[in-house]
Amino acid sequence: MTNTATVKCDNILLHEVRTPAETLVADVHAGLMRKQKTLPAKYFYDKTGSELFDAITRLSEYYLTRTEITLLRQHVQEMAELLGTDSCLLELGSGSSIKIRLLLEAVRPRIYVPMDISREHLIDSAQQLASDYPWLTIHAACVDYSLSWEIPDFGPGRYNAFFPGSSIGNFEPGSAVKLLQQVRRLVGRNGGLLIGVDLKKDVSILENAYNDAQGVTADFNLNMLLHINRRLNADFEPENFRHKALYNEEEGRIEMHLECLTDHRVRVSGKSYTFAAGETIHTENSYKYSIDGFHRLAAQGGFAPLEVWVDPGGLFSIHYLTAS
Ligand code: AVJ
Repeated sequence: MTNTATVKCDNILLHEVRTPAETLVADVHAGLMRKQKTLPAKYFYDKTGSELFDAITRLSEYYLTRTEITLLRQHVQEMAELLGTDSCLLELGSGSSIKIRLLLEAVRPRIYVPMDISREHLIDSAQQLASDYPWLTIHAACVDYSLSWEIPDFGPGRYNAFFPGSSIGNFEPGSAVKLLQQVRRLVGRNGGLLIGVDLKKDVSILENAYNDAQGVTADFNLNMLLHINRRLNADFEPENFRHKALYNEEEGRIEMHLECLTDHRVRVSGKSYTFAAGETIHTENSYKYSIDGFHRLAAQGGFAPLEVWVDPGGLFSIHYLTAS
């Protein structure tokens, strides 16, 4: 069960769909009961997690963000023409504001709706945008977009969604299709989706991007345990785990794991779990697509490809899709 509320929060409107704590407990319990233990990647993003992710985006090994930003800079006018004027722009996530700023300035939508699970991060970035763009109405929505969400109806007009960063890669293909279908319902019959998708490439480039020399990705991965400790009265000791990331060729995805270094037990909300040295908790998948492979996924989600931009190195793609 979820409850929704809308409040005015200084210069923005905030729509809250609280994820009940029971969801978190149930998710963690279900994940830790499996033979291959797992924890959902969405629990990376507490305030520290969002900050660590921002640090990842500035790493030399992590080519994704800077390549996507370059593509946006080069093609944002074309993109704006496709998105159309007087539109409502929804954003899944509210990450590096450089990307959304480029797009907002070119598109000048009537309403901007950032959606993010990390409440503080969402409010901070939305308020900053509202003060920099007084012409823009912002409805921030605190939602878990991996579940079904509801946001207010903003009236007739053109709706576009922006889903940058290849975050679609976090979803297994079946869930990715469901998510695209939900976005498709949200943007309606003449809506569109501008989406950043990381491409398949040389394995060493991929693996380096998730095993940076400074260990920021390791901190990001381990921070999930601290987040769960804080939210769920758990006693994970990060020292007992080590970051591990590798490319799974058959599945076409980077997998992040936390490898357990010693036999021990962990308590989470009154339950106890056994960990053996050498076993891992699977914390994230990051699927990589070919252009055609992504078009097939998009088709299942109810979208048709209209345009795609790729950097000269073939590292990253941005697609504009329209409702089919
Ligand atoms: C935000 C999901 C796109 O998969 O590359 C970065 C998250 N994890 N380094 C990605 C992430 C480790 C990122 N996404």
